[in-house]
Amino acid sequence: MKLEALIFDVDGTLADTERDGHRVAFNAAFEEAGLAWRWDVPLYGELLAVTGGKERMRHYAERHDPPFLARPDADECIRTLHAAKTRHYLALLEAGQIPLRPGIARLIDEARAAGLRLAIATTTTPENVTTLLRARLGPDATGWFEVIGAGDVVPRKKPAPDIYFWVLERLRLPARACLAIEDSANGLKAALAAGIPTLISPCAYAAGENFTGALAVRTDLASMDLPTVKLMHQINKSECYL
Ligand code: XBP
Ligand code: MG
Repeated sequence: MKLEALIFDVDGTLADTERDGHRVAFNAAFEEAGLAWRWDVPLYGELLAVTGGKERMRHYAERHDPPFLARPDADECIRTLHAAKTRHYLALLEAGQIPLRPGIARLIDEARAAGLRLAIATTTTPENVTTLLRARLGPDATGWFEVIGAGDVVPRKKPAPDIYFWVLERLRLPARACLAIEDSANGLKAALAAGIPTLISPCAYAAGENFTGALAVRTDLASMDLPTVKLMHQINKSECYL
């Protein structure tokens, strides 16, 4: 089937946002709230097994601070902490702390020039996506993406396929006419469960993960141009056996 659209993940794929972006912002929010939680680099790597910032905080509290969750206002505290974390994260983005991964801007340019449709499927908060696109690619960049599926628009975050189904429905395309670009095993599971052929470019944290089922795994997207991506999609093994 002809390739019609690229669907990009955000965190770890468009930019390596986790270690020096989200993690730093979570810690700033904890400190501001007078909370003793501190997420160092290795611990944050473990916590990334849970996608979604609010879900990640709850998961951490279940293991490391059960009394926090016993508070009657625990849900509200998590929402407040997450809003503060988002504020800190957006400030880091605006300050230019988080660059795009090599090859991403070129791939997006080539896809636009070739008339491919573009979309986003991510678990992160919508504002984080639009700010990253605007700050790194320019004021019009949000408009280049026909569909932006982000955050709480679906009940279950990756590795559930919900966000990909949400995006496919709005693109009005069959899964096989799309290519997902992801960085993690959770993202790969989500895209594959929605039936979308997936290219993996692992972020630093995801380097050792299992990427069985991916069309290809490339550490460096800069070595991948659009003709190669299209060819890869075309010779998608599972399609060859149809
Ligand atoms: C990204 C996430 C997000 C970010 C934090 O996963 O899991 O939760 O870490 O963003 P993916 P929020 O790349 O698979 O979409 O705090 O806004 O949730
Ligand atoms: Mg990701």
